[in-house]
Amino acid sequence: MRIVQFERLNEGLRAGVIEDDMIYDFTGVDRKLSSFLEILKKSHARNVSVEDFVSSLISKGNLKTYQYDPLADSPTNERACLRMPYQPPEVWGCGVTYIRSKHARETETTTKGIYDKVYEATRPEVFFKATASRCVGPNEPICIRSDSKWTVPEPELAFIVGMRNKIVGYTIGNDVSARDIEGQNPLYLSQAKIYKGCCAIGPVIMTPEEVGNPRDLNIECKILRKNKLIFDEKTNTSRMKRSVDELLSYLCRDNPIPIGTLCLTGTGVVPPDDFSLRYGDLVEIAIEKIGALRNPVIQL
Ligand code: DO4
Ligand code: MG
Repeated sequence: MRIVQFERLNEGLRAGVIEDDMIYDFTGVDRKLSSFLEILKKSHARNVSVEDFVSSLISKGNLKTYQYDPLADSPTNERACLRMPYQPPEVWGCGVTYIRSKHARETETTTKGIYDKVYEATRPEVFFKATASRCVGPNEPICIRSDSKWTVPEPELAFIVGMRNKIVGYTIGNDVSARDIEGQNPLYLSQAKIYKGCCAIGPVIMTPEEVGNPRDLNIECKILRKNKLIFDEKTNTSRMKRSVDELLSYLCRDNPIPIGTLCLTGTGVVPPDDFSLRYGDLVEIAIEKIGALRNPVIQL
C-alpha cells in the first residue's frame, strides 16, 4: 500500500492511498484524517496495522478519487499536487553502512581511521538529521549551504517508526550533505548535515507488507544539469552492512523517539570527489517498489 499527502486548491493538506494511478482521498471521509501521523495514531488506537485500517476506510466506499499526478504543478480543483508524505517529528540518519560511504569518508576527512573503525564496530553511527521544518517533499528544492563548496546528495532507504518501536513504513530519503564541512573536522558533522532544505523525503510511504524484504531493493541516483544526465549510479540495499532491525534497535535504545520518527539508513552511492551539486541541478532518486523522488537544487 502506498500512502501520500497531497493538496488541492483551497483545501489544504489531505491524505490518501494510491491504487491504479488514482489517489483515494480519506480526508474526505473524516476531516481529522488529514495526515499520515493521524492514521498511524488511529490504527494504533484500534490495535490494527496501518494497512488494515486504510483498507477498512476504502471498503466503506464513496471515497473521492483524483488522478495521481506526481508533477510539480500547482494544485487546482482537479489536479492533486503531491506534498511531503508526512511531517516527521524527528529525522535521524545512520552513517557508514555501505563500504562505498566508508571509502569516500576516509578520503575526505582530516581525521583518518574513524570511518574504518565505525564500519567494523558493533555500534553503528546514528545521528540526528532534521526536523520536518528542514525537510522538503517531492519537487521542492533541496539546498546547498551558503558556506559549502562541496555538497552532494545521499540516496537512502528510510524507515518510519510507529508505536512500540515497530517499523510502519518506508520511504526515500535524500541526506543532502556538505562534504567539505564534514571533512574538515568530524565535530562539524551537525553543521554538514542539519540546515534548511537538508533532507528530501517521499514521494510515498510504502507499508512494510508491500516492501517485503528491505534488504533487497535497487537504488538509483541520477543528477541532471541543464537537462543533461551528468551522474547515474546504482546500488542495492543488500550491500548494506547492517540490517534495518539492527539500526532500529540502536536508534531506540534508551532514546524515547516520538511516534513517526524517520530514520535514513545510509548511502551506498557517492558521486566522484570532484563533483558538487550546483544551483539548478535536478536530483532524482529511485528505490524499487517505492518510486522516484525528484528535487531541484538551490544555493542558500
Ligand atoms: O559520518 C558521516 C555520515 C555518513 C552518512 O551520512 C552515510 O554514510 O550515509
Ligand atoms: Mg547519509
